Amino acid sequence: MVVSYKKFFTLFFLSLVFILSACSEENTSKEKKEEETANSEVKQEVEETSNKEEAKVSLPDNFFLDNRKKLAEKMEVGSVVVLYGERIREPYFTEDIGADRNFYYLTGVKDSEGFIVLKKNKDSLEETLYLSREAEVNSEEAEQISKISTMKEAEIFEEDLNIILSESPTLYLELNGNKLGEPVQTQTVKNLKSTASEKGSQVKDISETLASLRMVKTEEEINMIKEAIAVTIEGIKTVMKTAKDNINEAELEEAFINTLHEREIDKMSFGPIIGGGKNSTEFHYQNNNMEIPKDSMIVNDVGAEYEYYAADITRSFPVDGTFTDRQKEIYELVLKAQEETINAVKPGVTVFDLERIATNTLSAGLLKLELISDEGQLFDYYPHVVTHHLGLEAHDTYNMLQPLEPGMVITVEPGIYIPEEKLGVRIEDDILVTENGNEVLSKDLFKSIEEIESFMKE
Ligand SMILES: [Mn+2]
Repeated sequence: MVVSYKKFFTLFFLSLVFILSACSEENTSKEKKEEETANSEVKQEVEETSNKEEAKVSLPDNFFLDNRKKLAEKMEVGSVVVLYGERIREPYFTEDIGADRNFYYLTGVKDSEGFIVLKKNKDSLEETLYLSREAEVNSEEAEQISKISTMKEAEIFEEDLNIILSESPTLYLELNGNKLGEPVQTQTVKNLKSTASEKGSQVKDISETLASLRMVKTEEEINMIKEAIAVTIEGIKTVMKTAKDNINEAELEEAFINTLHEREIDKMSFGPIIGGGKNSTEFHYQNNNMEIPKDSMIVNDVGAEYEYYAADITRSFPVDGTFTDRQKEIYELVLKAQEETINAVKPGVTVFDLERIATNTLSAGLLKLELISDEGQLFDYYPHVVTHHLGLEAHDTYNMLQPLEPGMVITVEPGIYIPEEKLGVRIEDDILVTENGNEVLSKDLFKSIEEIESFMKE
């Protein structure tokens, strides 16, 4: 799934504002962090012995508690954070979008109408979870998952809010719900903001602080993403096998979804993009209902979701499994740009560095193919950016100015789209940043022309 240039630069501006405002707020307490990690490891060992029958990939028991502790380190004493389960919908999402991912990151509870209140006192963190009837779990289960012992009904949250505000002059809210676009706020946050200002509380944004935490994944989170990737790869292979002249895009979508269901995955991380011919050149094409003519390329950009963790992989291939010469030319160029960009992924690099590498290769290639006559024309054929972070969302929350660090997961997805030739190609893999470079998490899905052709002919 791709991010347009317009969104990218809005986000760039927002990141800049954040960096400037964060300069004064240095965070401390490294020893405290180590102590907490040691404590949670001991607890984890005890819990692991009682819970061993399932080999299913999951997050550790204290994951959500640890996330709250990390967040508390960045809060001022006396301040309060209120997060809510209502999620902002991006246009590319599937119907069931679930709970807000920051809310989930701190609670582990899928409740789109719940609230969590964290109040930082001098020596403690007061935590209250307001669970709604919409929650997928009951209060005992919610307590077990979240490790929050104070549980209330979401219906009484508004009454409590008055007390919360009278006790805390500073209220942190998620003011930028849609991190990849202009600040979008749900009705809930608008209501909270106006109540807070009526009471004279100072409202601050917590979005970017949470983004910084979420950007670096734990080993277990990476395993969750790998699980989503493995299923997505199976689905894409099925689509390749199903493709043939004049097949309808809808049948390919069905083949993908059926494969997910066979693997007991019932959710996708965004609505699938399966476009053949002219649709392969369309930005975020999601109709998926055209008969694909002979000799067409198909752009197949899809992702499974595993317990909210997303995969996001694109392969492009000819409908009948045989590339034409022209398709080969464009494909080889996109693949070259992708491989060069992936090779540059390592700690310290920024998304801007990656963008520069991708655009340099793509524009040099198109100049050579004489499709463009100066570099600036590249953007007529490449209207999006090459990377975004991946995690609890397919377009995961991130701060663009923050250089890559080990544990971050990003996509690399250059593309070339030539509407006049009804020819689009995008290749996207999911990449983990490691200490020394990177690991392509979706490497099990081949992408050379030879491999695609031989697989589709098998
Ligand atoms: Mn993507």
